[in-house]
Amino acid sequence: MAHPTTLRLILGDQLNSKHSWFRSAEEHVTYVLMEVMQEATYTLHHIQKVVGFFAAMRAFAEGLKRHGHRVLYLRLDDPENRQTFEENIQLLIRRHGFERVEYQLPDEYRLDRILRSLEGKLRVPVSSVDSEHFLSDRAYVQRMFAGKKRFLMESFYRRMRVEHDVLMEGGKPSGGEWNFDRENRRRYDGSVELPPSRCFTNDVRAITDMLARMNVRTFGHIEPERFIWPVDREQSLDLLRSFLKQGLPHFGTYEDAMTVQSWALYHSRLSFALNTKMLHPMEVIEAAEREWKKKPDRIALHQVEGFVRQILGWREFMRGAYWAMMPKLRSANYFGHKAKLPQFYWDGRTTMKCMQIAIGQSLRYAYAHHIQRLMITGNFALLTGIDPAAVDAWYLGVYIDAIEWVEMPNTRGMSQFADGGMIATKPYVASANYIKKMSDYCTGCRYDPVRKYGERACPFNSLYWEFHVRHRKKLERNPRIGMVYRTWDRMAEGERDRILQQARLYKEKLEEL
Ligand code: FAD
Ligand code: DLZ
Ligand code: SF4
Repeated sequence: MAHPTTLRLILGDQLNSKHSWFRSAEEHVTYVLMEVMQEATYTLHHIQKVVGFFAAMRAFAEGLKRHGHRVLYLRLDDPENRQTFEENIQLLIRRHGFERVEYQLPDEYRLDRILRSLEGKLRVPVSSVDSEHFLSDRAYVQRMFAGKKRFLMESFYRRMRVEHDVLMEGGKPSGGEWNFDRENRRRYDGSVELPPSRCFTNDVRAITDMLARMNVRTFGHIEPERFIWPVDREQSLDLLRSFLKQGLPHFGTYEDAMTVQSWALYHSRLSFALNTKMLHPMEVIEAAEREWKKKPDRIALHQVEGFVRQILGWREFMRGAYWAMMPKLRSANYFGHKAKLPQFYWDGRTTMKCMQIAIGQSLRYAYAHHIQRLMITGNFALLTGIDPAAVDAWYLGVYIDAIEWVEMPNTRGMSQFADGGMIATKPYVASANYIKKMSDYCTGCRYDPVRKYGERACPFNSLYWEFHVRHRKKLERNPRIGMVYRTWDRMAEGERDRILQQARLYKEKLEEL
């Protein structure tokens, strides 16, 4: 019996050439990729994000064709393009007579609903398959922590290490310990050289010209003659190799460090390649483990463990937490924060040097590393009581790697504590003391990191205290925060008044900071 002619949809973040779909080219199967306004405008994106996805989708489609697959690629400016997945699929069924539609399970709740709803809407059968990317299933975290008050990354991670036999020896963790935090998280002191960031020089002018012609609203900076992010599997593997050589030997030590001298330090910048599925998480983990075994003199265990933890631990954990908390997560606002996101998040015009650097490089490269996201921009938004919806929209737009399944649990959960502590055991807030300890940003800043009030007092200081005072009822019983309140209560009353007055002043003039 002849196979039904089949349309197989590939989303922009499903560029996994190792998927079993592609094992052999089949006459009755047509792969469909589409650039659609629906995706280019569901939030205001950084120009590099839209360009990165389109360039990678185009390269992927070409690769499939080279391997003999039938491919239909709809460009954004194709006159036939109806600009939504559903309408385009309807059109293609009519036009080409497809008898069946198949898709890979999407990672985002919104698209999951849209694609599921096709089942009742199309006149042909619709079915889905796994995306063959993640190492745990969507419901893993929910199952593991059923009935518990919070999800614990550390226990999830240890279980993943055992299940996938990563950095394990004779049933025990390599080196006898699961966690090497005390050796990690140092300030960058210049004692080792900073690696140059491996950047590509992709010519994406055809895409930027098209976006301009189509009036697609974006923000941020781009150099279209030399787009720096990997757009295919070869470039993704190249970035991985360069990380193994230059980043991994110091990854753990400096994973929390921030410096004006480098926008990525020893971080891998593999998130875009991973999130578009051009790389598989296990191949990255195995490559890192192999490299450590090959060069134990050059790469210490804590460096590789720190890196593996990010991918086998945090990345999988966040995905599971996302599915466990959706759709409630998207409206979670534990503190009831309502303030507007200051304009300087969009243009980087602020005199706070740490914010200027973190936002400035986000606009320039569509990238900031984890500690900049969490302890600079996220910290500031939480301290100043910004509406988590606005914070989410910013993070979802600004980063090259921002896809909701990973952006939202990190932003609403980890960074803004809007889930009331399902992911983080306490809010990630810090005063200038932490920023000064972990970076060189404070040198030359207009503000003084030591002062809590008065002229040139660093805003992070008074805002830090005001945040704790404002949310005392919700936080003081948390054993990890008790100390903060004890310190506050011991302060002289006059000191406390001055701090709170300073915070009020700064909050009134947020836009001018
Ligand atoms: P590295 O430091 O080299 O880490 C290696 C890999 O580990 C990353 O590529 C990533 O895949 C994974 N990883 C590390 N930390 C996390 C984490 N907390 N959650 C999930 N995966 C992790 N990551 C995204 O991929 N997309 C996002 O939209 C995103 N939004 C974030 C928003 C906020 C507020 C915060 C605090 C973090 C966010 N992260 C997000 C997590 C993390 O900051 C990025 O994955 C990381 O900075 C990407 O840079 P890198 O590839 O150089 O990472
Ligand atoms: C991010 C993005 C953008 C900007 N554009 C498209 C697109 O036009 N077509 C497409 O298939 N995918 C795009 N993507 C990625 C999707 O938004 C991504 O597949 C979802 O976030 C699902 O996780
Ligand atoms: Fe940031 Fe304050 Fe340091 Fe300036 S002094 S860089 S505002 S922490």
